[in-house]
Amino acid sequence: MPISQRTQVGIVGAGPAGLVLSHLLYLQGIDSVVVENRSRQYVEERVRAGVLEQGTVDLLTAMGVGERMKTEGLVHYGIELRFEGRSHRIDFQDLTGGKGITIYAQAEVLKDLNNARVATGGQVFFEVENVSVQDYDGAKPKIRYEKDGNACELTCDFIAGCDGFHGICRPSIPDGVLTEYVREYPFGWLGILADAAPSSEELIYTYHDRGFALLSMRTPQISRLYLQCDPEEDIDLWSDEKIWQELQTRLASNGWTLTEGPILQKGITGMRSFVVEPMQYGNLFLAGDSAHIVPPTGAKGLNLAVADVQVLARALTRFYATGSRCLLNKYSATCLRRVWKVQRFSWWMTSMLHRFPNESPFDHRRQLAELDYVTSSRAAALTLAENYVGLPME
Ligand code: FAS
Ligand code: PHB
Repeated sequence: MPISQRTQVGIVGAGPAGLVLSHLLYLQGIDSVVVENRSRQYVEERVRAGVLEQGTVDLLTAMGVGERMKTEGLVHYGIELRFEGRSHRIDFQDLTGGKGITIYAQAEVLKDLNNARVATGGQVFFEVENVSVQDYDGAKPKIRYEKDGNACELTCDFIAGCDGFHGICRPSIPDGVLTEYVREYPFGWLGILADAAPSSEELIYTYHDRGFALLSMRTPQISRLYLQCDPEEDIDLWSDEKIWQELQTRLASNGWTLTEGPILQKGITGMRSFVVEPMQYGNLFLAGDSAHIVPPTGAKGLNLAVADVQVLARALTRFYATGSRCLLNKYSATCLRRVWKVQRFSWWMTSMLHRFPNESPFDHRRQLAELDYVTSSRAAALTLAENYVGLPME
């Protein structure tokens, strides 16, 4: 006989979507339980996103989990585009009336959220197994899972599928309900964390004959860098020396040097654009990577996950306060308006900055013209800036 539990909102996944949702609901007096199949340590050590939009920073601050982010995060008011050996700064502060971004690793955000959940008696169960979701097309959705060998059954009013691209919630929706929109890119990113002081105050995106490269960072001592590679690349064939040599070549600019250092972590991430519609079915609501994936060029993945759960938390709050499902019924349509605009921006940044294997000479010159236009027209630069710092929430 499974151990029976009851809550208002059952949440699958303790990534940014699941933990932000859980704490937002707590702040509104709504109970939730989060089930996560990895350990807390694993989730908090995964090397992932690094850029927080202004809206994400403002939300985390308003939620009371922004203290460390405020002291340790690096606030930036621009990025640099580098091509044909020349550098061009996109001035967010000037173009967006003072908005910026904050560099603060996803892992740090999750540590802050987990600490807040523990401090407020939040129920986040790590290292659960065999999670499944049932009866979400009815009034008593259930999440079944095993914890420490015990079978558990969590009955709730709603289920939030915050379990990422490889989770179980999206696939549990019956065939014929969902439509998938997919674009695979013919390249991936090789990313490194290095014990090397960042060689630039701000991020540098480069378009180079040998391929895209990106200089980012995590702290004043730790650099985060990426270079475009074959999606099937074998990371073991990339020695530290080879990685640094390629980054030196692609990031080169007159009078500028790239500081090297010991590589602490390296890995290859594939690139795809993915959206599933609708993002809800009955009382199951998909949020974050379980519903959409963007290529990381626009630094949007985490921020879009947070935007989804802001919409969901607002809809659930309305329901529990008034009994009205009106915002819940519009959840998917509301999220998808932002999702598709962010998909467009992420696709545009990716298409502008990467070399495509089968591109024609025309494509190459068009890309250079796009970069020339974005760095010479205020109107064009504004479109990049307003998307990069984050579009306003509806
Ligand atoms: P997440 O995938 O973060 O969280 C889902 C959680 O659900 C995970 O903890 C997972 O363990 C758990 N889960 C999965 N299946 C489960 C099950 N059956 N039962 C219980 N729990 C389950 N975005 C950027 O903006 N910039 C970047 O540089 C960047 N780099 C990335 C690198 C990699 C390798 C990956 C995979 C993603 C990267 N992203 C980046 C995107 C990433 O940050 C996501 O957008 C963000 O984590 C989305 O958050 P969630 O939707 O919460 O999904
Ligand atoms: C990062 O710092 O991890 C990062 C920054 C900008 C991007 C993608 C990733 O576009």
